Amino acid sequence: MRLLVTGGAGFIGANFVHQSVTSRPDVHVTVLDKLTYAGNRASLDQVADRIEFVHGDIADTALVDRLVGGVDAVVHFAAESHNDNSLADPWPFVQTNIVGTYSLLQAVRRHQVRYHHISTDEVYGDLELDDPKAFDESTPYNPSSPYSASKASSDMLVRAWVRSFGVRATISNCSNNYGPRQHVEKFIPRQITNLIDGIRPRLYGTGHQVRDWIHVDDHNSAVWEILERGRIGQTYLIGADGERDNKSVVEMILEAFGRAPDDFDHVTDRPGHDLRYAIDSSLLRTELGWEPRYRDFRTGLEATIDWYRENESWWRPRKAATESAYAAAGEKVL
Ligand code: NAD
Ligand code: TDX
Repeated sequence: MRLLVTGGAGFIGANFVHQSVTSRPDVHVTVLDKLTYAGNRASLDQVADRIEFVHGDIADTALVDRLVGGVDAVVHFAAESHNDNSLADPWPFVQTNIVGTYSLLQAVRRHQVRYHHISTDEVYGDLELDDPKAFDESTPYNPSSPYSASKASSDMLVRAWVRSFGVRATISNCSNNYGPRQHVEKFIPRQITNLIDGIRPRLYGTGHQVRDWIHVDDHNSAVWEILERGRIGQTYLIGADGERDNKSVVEMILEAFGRAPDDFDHVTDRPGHDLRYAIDSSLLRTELGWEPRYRDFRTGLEATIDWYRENESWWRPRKAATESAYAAAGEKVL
């Protein structure tokens, strides 16, 4: 199988490429990535001689048409992915997440190529802390941030291209990922690298917000199941029953560093901050038989901490600029 992976130099895409080339020798991967601030060629160093890398933009219709014409399937990870950035400047989110997806959809339509669209649980908005229900495939869309609204828009384009043009597409909406190679702007890597640097972890607002954590390798194994056996036109939610509040996650990271559980700062809250996400992944599990491998969050988190300790050269060049951007956006210790 010849596969085009967009955003393959980003966090989830790079881990997907690693998983694909190591466990599926029959797959030939071409990565298309713009190498924005979030993309990192070094994330693909270990597999560089087994893939083709194309430096380019998913909104470049001529380039995308040429690349899509040479593959059997597209897995579309590329996006502007950080909520805080979407509050500071929404435009790249509209351009890449909506216009970029449009460009890919037109190409897969023209070449009749199988397409899998990577999306997020954030399209469903948020839940109350005591709501007994979790998001499932029938939950109405209700995005809160420019990021989640742009992802919701892209999902709607995919649905329309399936129905109107017969594009062979599937969609997955996954919960919060953790694991190696995640940018230091994101919650877990930010706190780990802060602690390595002797900075106290930074919790937005109360820290009572809940995220449903899944290891990136479990997300990617689900993507493969859907790509190979998913029903065309179907949306699948991906989650691993990993609900935890942010404060507990910070406490667990502090414990792994041998620090006191209250050795963190509360900082300015995110405007419009979603309270809770929770995923019901029954459809994926019953229909496709998928199960997560990382069932113990603490073990996965400790392995992730080890990865950041052992790969400082990977994240160090991005750390100072990331912290400066948070400071410039007005983040203050409360
Ligand atoms: P990331 O920010 O780490 O990586 C995004 C990648 O896309 C980068 O390599 C970047 O260079 C590339 N890119 C950005 N704009 C591009 C463009 N115009 N053309 C080509 N490449 C471009 O993101 P991530 O966390 O790996 O997320 C990947 C996908 O998974 C996104 O679609 C995101 O919405 C989705 N998702 C993420 C999570 C999560 O917890 N991180 C959860 C659910 C879904
Ligand atoms: O320093 C921080 N302190 C803090 O308390 C940061 C960076 C975040 N937070 C909070 C905000 C969220 O409640 O931690 C939680 C997780 O924050 P992020 O890592 O920014 O993730 P989130 O906004 O939940 O979105 C993530 O999951 C869904 C990804 O970034 C998205 O791409 C994905 O769609």
